[in-house]
Amino acid sequence: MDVINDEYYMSLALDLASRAQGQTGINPVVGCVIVKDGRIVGIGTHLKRGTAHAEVHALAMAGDEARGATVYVTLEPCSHYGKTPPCCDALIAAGAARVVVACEDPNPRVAGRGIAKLREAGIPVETGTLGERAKRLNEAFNKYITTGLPFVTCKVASTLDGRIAARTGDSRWVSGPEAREAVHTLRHRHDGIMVGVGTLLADNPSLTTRLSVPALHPVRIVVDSALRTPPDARVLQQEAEAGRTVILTTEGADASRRAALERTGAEIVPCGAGPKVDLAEAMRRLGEREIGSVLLEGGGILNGAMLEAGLIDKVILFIAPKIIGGPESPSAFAFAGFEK
Ligand code: AOF
Ligand code: ZN
Repeated sequence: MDVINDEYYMSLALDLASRAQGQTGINPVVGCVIVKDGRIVGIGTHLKRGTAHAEVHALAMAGDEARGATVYVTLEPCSHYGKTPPCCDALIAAGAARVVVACEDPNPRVAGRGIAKLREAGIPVETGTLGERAKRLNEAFNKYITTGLPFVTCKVASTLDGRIAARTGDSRWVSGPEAREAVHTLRHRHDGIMVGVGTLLADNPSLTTRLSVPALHPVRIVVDSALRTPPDARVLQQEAEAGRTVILTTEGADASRRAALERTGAEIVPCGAGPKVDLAEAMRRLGEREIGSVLLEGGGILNGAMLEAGLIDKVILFIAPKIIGGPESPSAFAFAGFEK
């Protein structure tokens, strides 16, 4: 049974925040719960970049009840004028008696100033309540806001022997329906989804999100040094429900191929002189386009190159209880490998 204490309310605030994962873009997910005399009087979640922050929604619900209340918020209340005014000012004006914060906002424009401002106004602030859970929830935001680079999660579905397909390239049998639903949930939660041109040529994926309910579609990103993507590939079909498409290539890529791909509506972004796409530069280019999180979905060669370049932040591995064998069946991470 859950005991009623600070963690009890913070846990609710974190649940509210986590359900908005994927819909706030490069903004963090944040939840807020306001409690007065043993009753929850307001709840709120940041739902979309450019719209009200979590505290503002919760304060609007609490109304006069916010005076003398305890406010639980999963991220330090902001102190800056961004697309919306500072939340710490709103909390002070509403007469909050105590504020409990799960973790500091790593945004250099905030970074402790929100907490300091509340304390200067005489409001006691406690920090660190369920802090680790709160930080993990915004791992992509935390990297992007401090580096300008997307947080890259590599998703792999492999056999016990680390293969992602048979030597014929057939990969359909590797994972089952539960793994596929999890993958589409991951797509919903990421700003971008990235594959190499080899995977595109082998599987012709659409890279959209397909769940039993409507979901969000990430920007579709293809790493394609020599622009081998055919203009009729599924990733280039601009169906109403799909995300836009970005092709990362090299400066030397063929101009007429580039023109043909641009006619489909895709954005072609050269990253370095070649012959291979400069992946570190590619990540900077994606960051500039406000892609704060990338789901890397292979194939093995791109995974291996991203791994070697130190550009993968997290790996999510689905392992099927199968062995395919064969020296030619593709590996989840294909690269020269270590000597020791
Ligand atoms: C909060 N509560 O619910 C959120 C915060 O452009 P803006 O005005 O939306 O500001 C975005 C920044 O504000 C974001 O980078 C992060 O530092 C903070 N987000 N802060 O107090 C919220 N979403
Ligand atoms: Zn705010």
